[in-house]
This record gives sequence, C-alpha cells and structure tokens, in this order.
Amino acid sequence: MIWNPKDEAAADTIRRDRQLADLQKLSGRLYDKVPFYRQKLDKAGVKPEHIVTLEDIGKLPFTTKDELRSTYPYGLLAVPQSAIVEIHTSSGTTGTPVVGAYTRGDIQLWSEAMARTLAMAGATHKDTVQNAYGYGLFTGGLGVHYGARLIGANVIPVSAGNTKRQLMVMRDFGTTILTCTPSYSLYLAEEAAAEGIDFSKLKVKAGCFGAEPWSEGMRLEIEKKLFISAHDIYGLTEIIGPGVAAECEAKDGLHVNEDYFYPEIIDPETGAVLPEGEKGELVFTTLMREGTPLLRYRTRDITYLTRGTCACGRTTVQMHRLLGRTDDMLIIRGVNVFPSQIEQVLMRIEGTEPHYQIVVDRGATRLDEIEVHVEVEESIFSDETRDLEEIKQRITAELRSELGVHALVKLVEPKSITRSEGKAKRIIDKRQL
Ligand code: DLL
Repeated sequence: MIWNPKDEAAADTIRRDRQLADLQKLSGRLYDKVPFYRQKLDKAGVKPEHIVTLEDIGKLPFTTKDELRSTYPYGLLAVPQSAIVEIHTSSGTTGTPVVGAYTRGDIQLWSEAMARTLAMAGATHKDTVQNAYGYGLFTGGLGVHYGARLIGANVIPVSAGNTKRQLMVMRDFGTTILTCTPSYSLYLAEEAAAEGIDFSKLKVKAGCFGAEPWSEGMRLEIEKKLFISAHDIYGLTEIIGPGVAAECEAKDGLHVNEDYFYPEIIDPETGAVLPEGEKGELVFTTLMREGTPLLRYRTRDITYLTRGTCACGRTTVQMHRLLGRTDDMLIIRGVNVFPSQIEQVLMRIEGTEPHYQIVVDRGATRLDEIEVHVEVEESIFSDETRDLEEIKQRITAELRSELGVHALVKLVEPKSITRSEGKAKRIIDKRQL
C-alpha cells in the first residue's frame, strides 16, 4: 500500500515544481536566519534569488560534517530555540556528535516519512510493530515510533537489547513487523533457535532493517532464517534519522522521500554533480526542515540514483543500496577495498555464518595486512578439518578475485564474534594511520 499516493506517486513535473518552490523558500530562510549560511552564500557569491531552476541548486555551496561539528551544538538553528521540541544526535564515536533539532513541524514531517517507510513493508493499523531500535538520542527508536503511531499500528517500544525479552514479546504479543539493525535480526534468529522458538510459527511477516550496511546475501539469509520479507531502510541523524529512503515490495532500490530530502550524487573528489546511474557521494538538501535545515549536505555515503516508475507505482527517485562510505573505504597496499565487497563474497559461500569481522593491521614488514574472521556452521566446525581447509581456500580465492588483494582468512567457531544490539562493528583497524 502506498501511504501517500498524492506525493509518492506524483507526476515528475508536479514534483519538480514543488521542489523548486521549496528550495527557493529554503535558501531565503537560511540566508535570513542562519548567519553561518548567509556567510557561506555571500562567500560563494550566490543570493537566494539566483535559484531560478532546480538545476541552480548546483550554485549553492555544500555543507560538510566538519561544519556541523564546528557549529555544535546550536549554531545551525534556523528557528528560535523555544520552537525546538526535540533533539537527537549521532552517536559521536568518531568526534563531536552532530545535532538534529526538531520543531513540531519537523516531527510531523518525520512521522509522515516513517509512515511511508513502514507502509512499504506492508504495515497498516492492524499491525504490531516491535521496535528494537534504541530509544534515546539515536533516531532509530523514536523515528520508527512516530511513523507506527501515525499509521495507527500497535507499536511496542521495546528498544534495543535484552534478547530474551525480545523473543518473549515477539511470541506473546504477536509481533507482525520487526524493526532493528540487520545484524541484530540475525542474532535474534540465533537466540530463538537456542531457546527452542521456531520463527516459522511466529506471526512476524516483515522487517525494516537499516542503520548499518548490509548486502543482498545478508537479506536472503535474514529472510530464510526469520521467514519474513526484509526491507532496507536508510537515513541519517543530520537529515532527519530513518525515513530518508526505504524499499517497497519490489526491493529494487530505495525510494527517496525526495519531496522532503532532495538528493544529488556528486564526484567526491571534484564536487561535480554526476548524471543518473553514476556512482558517487550522496548529497541531501532538506527542502522542508525547520529546526536544522541543511543545504547540499555531503553524507559520505556512496550509491547511485535511478528514475522511472517502479512496479509499486511510486514515482520517487530510487537509490541503490549503499555501496560503502567514502570514509570506510580501506586502502590496502594502495588498493581500495570496501567492506561491502567482503560481505558479498562471504554471503555466497556455503557453510559460513553471516557473522564476520575485518581486522586490518601492519605486520612485521610494515605492509598493510587484512584478515577476515568468519564464523562457520557448527556441523562443519566440529567435522572434518578437510572441509574447513576447503572453505578457507575458497574464500581466500574469491576475496582475491573480488578485491584484487590477498586477505588472510580465519575461520572461527560459531558465536565467537561479538554480537551487537545496534550497529555491528565490522572493522577493526589497528594501523596507526
Ligand atoms: O542510523 C538512522 C537510521 C536508524 C537509519 C534506523 C535506518 C534505521 P546515524 O546513526 O546518523 O543514523 O547513521 C547514519 O548510517 O550515513 C549510513 O552510513 C549508515 N546507514 C544508515 N542506514 C543504512 C542502510 C541512522 N540502510 C549512517 N544501509 C548513514 C547502509 C546505512 N548504511
């Protein structure tokens, strides 16, 4: 079901007219109300009235994560502080957190964006949504909550963690839709098996998974283990949280809520806007945000966009599942390696579990070495060492052909890699770069 056919399935020309009008209003608002943006626009020699066509967005300067950090905490507010009703921040594990401040209008917009997202996974007011994203400053918890509420579904705000309780809730309250990180959904499946709970007998029918990278192979694994339809959902704190883009039943790219979040793909080196279908860095302009609107925000996420009416009837532009981030690309002996490439290889190999970690270090020779730790199935691990050796060799060969560099492969016991209740930690980089 399309939650809002008028906007999600609007004709392209109508949508573009609205986007242009909103962009013009936004640039005027930022110029008048946010000294940071006024200075930026002045420096770039652009005035809001120079935005005459949608393509003129290219005249506007980019906003970077560093700028968000340097204006921490309230430097980018476009409304008086008294109009703010909620604050979220990114986890801040890699520096000063970035802040998103929401007005009442922003919460309404977020609810709408998330209602669209959940509806893409089939949610209606009859559903019971078990929300296992963390509640708090992280946007996953409240974002899903607001969307489920708008739909009128029964939302269970269980939050992240406490796996045994998750399973009890799922069984006793008849959860039909599960929301959590993709890695955590597999942990739930694993614990269910240990507790003697059969997923095929539970009522869960779909899941909205995101907040971390995952591959098509991982989707198949989740669908098989949980007996559900698994949908990719994407978003980031700076823009709104989850609700930026999501997969419908066609699962052929994520529909971007482009009437709110205008996407562009740029060459990360030159900043040039790339044509449809070309891979590059995703950039968003928050056309309708009130609290902390952003112009051309560089997400560092890598993907490409495609247009055309989807089988579901939505006309919104689609982004391909993320291919990586400009800052998670590992450079191993000069070769660019994305963790997503490694996951793709591992998911193809029979006998491995979808739990892995990538360790990068410099050995005695001071050269980069990459070691991939991957769990193997119990039956194989306790069985013939010959099988283990075969799997190891296969993974090594496939990684070499996919990545173009040699990776050491270490097969580890089932359940030996630390499970995460939120975003999985896949990379351990021990190099001092
Ligand atoms: O992770 C928002 C979110 C919550 C999205 C729940 C989906 C579900 P941040 O903590 O600010 O926000 O992290 C944003 O996570 O720039 C991506 O690199 C990554 N990310 C988010 N969704 C996906 C996804 C939330 N579906 C950063 N696939 C983004 C791959 C994702 N990476």
